[in-house]
Amino acid sequence: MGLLDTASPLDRQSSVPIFTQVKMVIHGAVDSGELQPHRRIPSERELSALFGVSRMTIRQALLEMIGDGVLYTRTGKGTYVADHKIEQPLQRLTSFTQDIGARGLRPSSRLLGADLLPAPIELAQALAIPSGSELVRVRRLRLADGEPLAIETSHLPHSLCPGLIEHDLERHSLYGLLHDRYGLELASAKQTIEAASPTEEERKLLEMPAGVPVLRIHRFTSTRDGVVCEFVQSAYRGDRYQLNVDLK
Ligand code: 16G
Repeated sequence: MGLLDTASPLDRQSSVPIFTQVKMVIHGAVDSGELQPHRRIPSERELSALFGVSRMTIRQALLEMIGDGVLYTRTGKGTYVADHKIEQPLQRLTSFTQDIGARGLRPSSRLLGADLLPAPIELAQALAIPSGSELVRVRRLRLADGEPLAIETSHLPHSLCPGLIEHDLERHSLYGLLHDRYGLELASAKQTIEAASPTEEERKLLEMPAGVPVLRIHRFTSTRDGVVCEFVQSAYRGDRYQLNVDLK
């Protein structure tokens, strides 16, 4: 028997709070496949009647599940079941194009900006280039099957990839270009990851529901010869992305 045809499945004697029980029942319906990804779930009013609890309780449960990335809202259209998170293993150095393609999704990019700028002191030190020398900065919105997933701002010493911004950066993989056009063999990276609230601009570009965090990732990427060739700042949708590590 499923969520949609049970009489209230809640245990009012239990010490588990009612809204947690509501979450568990909806979670169960998502896990069992009764509620499929991108399917609209019943309205707050319907759920409140179904569970025999107030709309406030339902709202609290749904808001938490939206924050957890299990559900998402579409303005004026209701609440939907989210797709499974995209997983990125952290053992191998991969590009966005490879990561998304490996999951059977179609990667694409929208170019938000590409320019040259003098390297600020700290970045110049980290990239081992003279302060003030030219950096290429490429800012892209990255999408999977047309859905915005991340904003990435890459900085690269211009001397390593002269003329990079003349290429079509919406159609080509950055790592593909670095390899094919500039002979750069990327081999390792140092990365830090932290959860943060998105800026207003990030929230709009990533079309994120309120209350969802971003994963802010900073990465220094090096070539096989140990030349640091990229500093990238990214903001990934926290409700759509999961980073996995195997520990030994
Ligand atoms: C990944 C990298 C990013 C790199 C991009 C190149 C992380 C956190 N970031 O998204 O540093 O610039 O791939 O992707 O993994 P592309 O070759 O598809 O343009």
